[in-house]
Amino acid sequence: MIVLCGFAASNYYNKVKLALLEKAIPFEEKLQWPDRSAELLAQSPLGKLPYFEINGQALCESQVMVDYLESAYPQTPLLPKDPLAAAKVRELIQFIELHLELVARDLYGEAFFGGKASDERKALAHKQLKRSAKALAQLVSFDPYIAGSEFGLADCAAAVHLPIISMTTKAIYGEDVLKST
Ligand SMILES: N[C@@H](CCC(=O)N[C@@H](CS)C(=O)NCC(=O)O)C(=O)O
Repeated sequence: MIVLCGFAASNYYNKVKLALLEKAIPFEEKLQWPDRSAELLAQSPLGKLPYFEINGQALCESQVMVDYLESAYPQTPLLPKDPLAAAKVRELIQFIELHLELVARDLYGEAFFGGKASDERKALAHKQLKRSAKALAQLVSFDPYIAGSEFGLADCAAAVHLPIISMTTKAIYGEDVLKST
């Protein structure tokens, strides 16, 4: 049995959970907070969530986790069969996560938790986010799904990451960087 460990407010947790649900794979959920405890670090070396527990083994990094699901449970595929088409879907996911979500993440403290980011940090993130949002527009198709005619992993990722990027940039800059492209 696959155990999905993490917490429900986590976008990466929900990306993996969506893939599990779409593929109708049986799984259990275990609540785990990012508490940097020795127990957590033994399973996920950076203390990041989510991770899987599978037959006594731990597996972290959400993209690796969904790739594992694709190869271990080929039913209801969430990636195209053609290797290049599948790589294009992964390209889109990596783009959203590396160039948008990870940059916006620096601002979550101020946007949602009463923290404060420096003006320099905000200005740099704004420049990066604007540039990445414009580039993202080149990769998406919405035909009708984000990567084309089939629902898939890119939709699982986009559905959890894009709203939080929009909310963050509205809170910090008074504009949704994903809308202004
Ligand atoms: N690259 C990781 C990112 C996961 C991530 O950043 N998770 C957040 C929760 S949404 C977390 O665990 N944060 C706590 C920390 O970084 O210490 C993945 O794809 O799984």
